[in-house]
Amino acid sequence: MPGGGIGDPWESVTGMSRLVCVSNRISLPRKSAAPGGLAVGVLSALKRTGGLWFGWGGETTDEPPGDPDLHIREGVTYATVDLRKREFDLYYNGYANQVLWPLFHYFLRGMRYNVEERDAYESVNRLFAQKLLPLLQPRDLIWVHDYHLIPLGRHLREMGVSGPLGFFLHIPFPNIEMLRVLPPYAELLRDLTHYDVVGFQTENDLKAFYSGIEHLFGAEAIRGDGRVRVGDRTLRAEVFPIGVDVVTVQNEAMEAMSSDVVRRMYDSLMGRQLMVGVDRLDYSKGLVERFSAYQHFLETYPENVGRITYMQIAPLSRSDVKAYVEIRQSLEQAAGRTNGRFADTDWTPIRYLNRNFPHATLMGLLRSAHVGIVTPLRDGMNLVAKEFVAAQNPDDPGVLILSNLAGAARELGSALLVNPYDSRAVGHAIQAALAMPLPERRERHAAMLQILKRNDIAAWSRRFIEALEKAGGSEPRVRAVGKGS
Ligand code: ADQ
Repeated sequence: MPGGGIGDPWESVTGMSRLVCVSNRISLPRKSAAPGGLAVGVLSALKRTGGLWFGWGGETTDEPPGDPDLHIREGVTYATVDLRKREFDLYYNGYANQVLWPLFHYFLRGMRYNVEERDAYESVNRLFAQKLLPLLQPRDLIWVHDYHLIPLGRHLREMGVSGPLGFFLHIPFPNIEMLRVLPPYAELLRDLTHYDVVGFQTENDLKAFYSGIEHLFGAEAIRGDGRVRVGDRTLRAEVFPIGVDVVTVQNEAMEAMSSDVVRRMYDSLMGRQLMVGVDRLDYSKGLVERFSAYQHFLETYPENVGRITYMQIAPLSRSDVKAYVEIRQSLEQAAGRTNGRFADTDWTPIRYLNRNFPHATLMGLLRSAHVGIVTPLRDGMNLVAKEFVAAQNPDDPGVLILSNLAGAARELGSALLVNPYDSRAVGHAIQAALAMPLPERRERHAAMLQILKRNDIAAWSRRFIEALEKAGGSEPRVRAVGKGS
């Protein structure tokens, strides 16, 4: 493995490891980044420990990509590479988001396989490895994020990297019966065995991974302690549920209550109850089903007509992918139908907004809500559900309605859990949430908040880094800088 790093604080005399995070897209500070849970998690880990964040910077080019651009901010080095336009389309819009994303979320209908895209996925992963290699230092802990970069570990190993390599999957991992629909499923599983630590959001995902390992390598590959042994490699597969920065969310939410945006929104309710949903515009988030459940609710409980406002914030994402254009159209039609049918001169049942907000403003909007509705059809975790709980006023908290198909449901059992496909049950849950007495709201909220504090974002990164250090055969060496350790 090459030495000669890029001269950031971690090269210094401490002798400790440096954390290197790699993800498809990186969020440069002060640029308005697309919202997404992955960026929230990586940034929080790096702010705590310092280190390097490597990934695509958001630009495509017609030229062969050059050396990474480097920016250093507050102890974090950001290294961004450009990608060629055509290759990016095939790798990102194609293989990552029209093959792996739908498959891993159990949407076979939305998946189609194409060898050219698969080749581009492979070559972008190779390119990432080539561009990252000269930036690496001998004691680095390398933490790769998400489904875009599964083969990166193999490429780094082939280029001589022998130090600790970890991989965390932010989205669900499919059971082998689903996974083997993918023609190169065996390569995908083998690629994961090049890492020392493979992390998942929930027990379900871990079990699904084991089902793949057992299918490919036999039950004996899974050892009693849960580790996986394939050839001469041993990896630790574990659950690391991602969390939120509870204290920051609480402070942001409280402060944002007096901001102009939140006050104007609150005043405009004219005393009506507020239900809020916040999701990237993605078919996996169950928005079409949610809109129809809301309509069902208005029909079943007509006494609520004119008395509740549902605000759905859904910033556009992946707009170059056909399925995302279609879901956008379906939602506009669904919102239009409900509003056309139920709206009055002084009331709109659904406020539907396709825009980003500063995180703090969003937390204020969540705190203002009587009901938070989070009903994905499948979700690795879902940070909005956790942010909603953290943002509430504990003395008068709102109620969370949560899909039992979101990873977050494993921890947030005190939410009103629903099957997101069951519009009648979701309608009943909205009614139950609006009518819930204060003592019950407090009790449910307190139980969830306690879990959120235990499994917060700092605990998530600390546990993963510790597992990676152990896998590398060393005592904990990555030092935390700043708060949150
Ligand atoms: P996502 O699918 O992007 O994440 P989620 O976990 O809900 O979903 O995270 C979204 C983040 O973006 C939240 O922090 C939210 O506050 C923010 N956000 C959403 N809308 C916004 C808006 N309009 N303006 C500003 N910010 C907005 C993926 C997986 C999830 C997993 C995360 C983290 O799909 O299952 O929880 O990674 O691992």
